[in-house]
Amino acid sequence: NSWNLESRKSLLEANSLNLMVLNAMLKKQTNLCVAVDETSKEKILQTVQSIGGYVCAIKLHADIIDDFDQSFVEELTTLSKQLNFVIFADRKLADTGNTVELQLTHGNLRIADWANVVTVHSVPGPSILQSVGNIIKQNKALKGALLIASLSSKGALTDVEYSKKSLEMAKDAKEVVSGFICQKRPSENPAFFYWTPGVNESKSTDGLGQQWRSVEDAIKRDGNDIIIVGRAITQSSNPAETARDYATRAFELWKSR
Ligand code: UP6
Repeated sequence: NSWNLESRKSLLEANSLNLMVLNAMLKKQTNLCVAVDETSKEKILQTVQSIGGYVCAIKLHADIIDDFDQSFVEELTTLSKQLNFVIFADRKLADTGNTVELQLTHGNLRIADWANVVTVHSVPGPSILQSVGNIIKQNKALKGALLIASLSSKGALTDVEYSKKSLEMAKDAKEVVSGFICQKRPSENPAFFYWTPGVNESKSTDGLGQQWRSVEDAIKRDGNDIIIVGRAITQSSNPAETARDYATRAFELWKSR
């Protein structure tokens, strides 16, 4: 069975981002990625310090940080090395190739300089992956991309056909695409990691279109590898304890699947 970790390991390790992710996952026994959607660098760094030991990745929306600057990038990078997690920029790129290359390398954010992985929409077609690949080749922090096969929001246009087409795009760009952002795992290929947002053990919606389900449904029923959890952890009364609980639960379910 190619989903067995022993046989899957060598497939995953062929991709340099997945090698980093898998290393953190197995060393720390966690398949939890926390979405730290805070708007000040101090709050983000404080949260990362407290939960960083329980995650394989920290996901950020850099464009919502009021005081984003180079010192933030340096401190975050130091923490990622100390605590062994991957830095994930959820930029959801969705433009023509040349623009995407500029968005990754210019502006205030210069995402490719500090993020190890970035999200990419499949809506522009294969050229977007070629452009992201051009930047990955430049030996910056950026090592891989996650293609968005489906979204968690209510009424999302990413139906089964869309997910299938995203999968086709990834097949021709294996050195660029490390995995997918999805609700249900869209593929039976164990060489990819399947990351899923929309996870919350205590609420099913935020009143703004988000759709949450349990850790168990995300991993067992829907076949995903890595859960992306935001407010259920960051807005809980004890984020470190909550992160540890989600990580323990998710990792057990993943191992036993
Ligand atoms: N995200 C989703 N759904 C998607 C793709 N991305 O929620 O289909 C992102 C959001 C947020 C995080 O942008 O950063 O995952 C989920 O956080 P939450 O658990 O607080 O809703």
